[in-house]
Amino acid sequence: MTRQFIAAAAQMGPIAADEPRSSAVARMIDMMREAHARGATLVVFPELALTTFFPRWYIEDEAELAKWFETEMPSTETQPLFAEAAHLGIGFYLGYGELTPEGRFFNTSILVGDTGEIIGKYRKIHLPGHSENEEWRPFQHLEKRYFEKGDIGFPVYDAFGGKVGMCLCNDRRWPETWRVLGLKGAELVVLGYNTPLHYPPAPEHDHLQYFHNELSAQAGAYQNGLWAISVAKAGREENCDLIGGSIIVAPTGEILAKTATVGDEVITATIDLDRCAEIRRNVFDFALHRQPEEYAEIVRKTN
Ligand code: ING
Repeated sequence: MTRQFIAAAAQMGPIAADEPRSSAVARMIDMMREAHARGATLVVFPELALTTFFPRWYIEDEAELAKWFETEMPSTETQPLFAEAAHLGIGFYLGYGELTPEGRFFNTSILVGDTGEIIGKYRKIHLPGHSENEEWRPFQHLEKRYFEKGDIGFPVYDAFGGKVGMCLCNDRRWPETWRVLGLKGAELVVLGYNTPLHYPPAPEHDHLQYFHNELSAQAGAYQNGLWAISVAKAGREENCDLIGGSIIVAPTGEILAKTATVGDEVITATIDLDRCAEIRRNVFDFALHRQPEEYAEIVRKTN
């Protein structure tokens, strides 16, 4: 029995600060229906897909900050997305800001099955940016201020006929993310991102944002013999340009589908989980070729 299925990346265009969650959810339902019409049984949405990318602002008031977070999932506003998923028989990945009952703030994603049940959760580990307001920047990137480091590690879940891992945005730039998921047997990694076109600390790299986006996912997929679906929140959002460039990458590192716009756009590809073996039984056969005794620095040192 082949483990083939059609997966979709549902890239989202800008979400305005005053756009209600119900509007973002309606847009996601439209794209879920489009993905379903193309035969998809999994659709991947972006990071923080319910609201604008609020870490671009310095927010001092705690109540003001909390409004960007979800205290329950599904909630009244997001229940229609879960209901539509169950109705269509399509699973999904969703990124959102999580405020726990204990008052902890995380940049979170969930994996939801085709009956609308939550299969698993991930909380972002590599938090980019800075913790204090930095006036010199045209916009802030205050993820280190607003989110706690994830406390779930990099879990892999049995889903969609295989083993599925998740990550979020900056995580994709770190080879450790992909290797840990690969060592845990992930055959597919799904992730969302909000990546500004302009990177204030190194503007000379702005023209490389799309390249680095693809490089990260292609390397992660190839070097661990797994599929990757990487999905943008894109476009000019609250006067900040976010890159598009959502992609579906095969274990060979080949990009099988890529978005062409910076708006709401669905792309699809046929995922064949058995193709992971072409890589994991050969060039990256971990049991045969890896030399962990030589890698101590990776876990012993920060820099
Ligand atoms: N965004 C960006 C990302 O890692 C960034 C932050 C942009 C880091 C460009 C380095 C260079 O794609 C999030 N949300 O992590």
